[in-house]
Amino acid sequence: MTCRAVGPGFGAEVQGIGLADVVASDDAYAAVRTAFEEHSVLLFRDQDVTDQLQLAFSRRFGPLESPTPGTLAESSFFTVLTNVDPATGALMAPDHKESLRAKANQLWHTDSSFKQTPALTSILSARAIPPTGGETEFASTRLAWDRLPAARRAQLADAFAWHSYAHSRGKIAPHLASEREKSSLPPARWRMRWRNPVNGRDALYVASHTYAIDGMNDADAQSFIDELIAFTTMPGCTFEHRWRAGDVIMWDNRAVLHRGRPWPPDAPRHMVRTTVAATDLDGLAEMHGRALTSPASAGSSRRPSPPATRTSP
Ligand SMILES: O=C(O)CCC(=O)C(=O)O
Ligand SMILES: [Fe+2]
Repeated sequence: MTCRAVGPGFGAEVQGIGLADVVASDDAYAAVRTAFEEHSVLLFRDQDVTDQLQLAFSRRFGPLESPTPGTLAESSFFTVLTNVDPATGALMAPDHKESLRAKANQLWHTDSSFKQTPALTSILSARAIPPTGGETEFASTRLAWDRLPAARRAQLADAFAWHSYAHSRGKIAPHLASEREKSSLPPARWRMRWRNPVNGRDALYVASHTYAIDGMNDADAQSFIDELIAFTTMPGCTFEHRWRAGDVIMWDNRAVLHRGRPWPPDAPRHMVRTTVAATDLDGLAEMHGRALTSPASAGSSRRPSPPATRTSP
């Protein structure tokens, strides 16, 4: 197996090993796992992807996550991102819920930071690719961490932020997250630094879903979050993947931000994602931190209650 660099200091194309090899061989899995920990984004080209192969490959990396409530194919392990109506084959209108979801995915984010268990890795395969646009862009939160001034790193290492699905969806349309989706996805609180236990590398943990920081007022927190995302994704620090038939990409949600790029609404685009939940082996335990205690509950270990979300844009 060889790795060819594809991004600015992160990201690699894996050559000589494909998805089926990882399913069939422990050695192939170990080699790809090592590359994943190192490069954060792995591209596999010319794969004969089926749902079953993608699922079996994904399972190698840990427990599969169920898709977010309200998404297509919700009851499977597949997150289907498409503008083709599965019932009629027609293209969806720009104001269709799925088109709005695509717009939300065009904000810089890490997958599932708003869930009670965040994602380790997402595996995305292209099934229909528009002639122009529709790229996926990545930025390394690990390299961003390293670029931050030391005083900032010290501040962030012990800072905790709140992530909410309603918040990021609310940036696109006020009611994009339904009441059912909101109630099944209460805000989640995570440390703002994710340390990879395999190599000790730290990464900034912040996303479009982040809406509050403990100890900071809302307005200051939101501008700080925006500043950190802009710093991470500044020109020269990202790379855009232009999809080709047979491409599969996996990324480390602990160490990169990603976003979809727009494409002409009259062109079909159909992507299938599987998502692997993070475990303590992936550094999750440290992300919870200690629960805050209020005077009324001093000594108890209850989780802190989330600050209110603002869901309007
Ligand atoms: O559509 C894309 O390129 C990105 C979609 C996305 O954010 C995801 O699959 O997690
Ligand atoms: Fe995503």
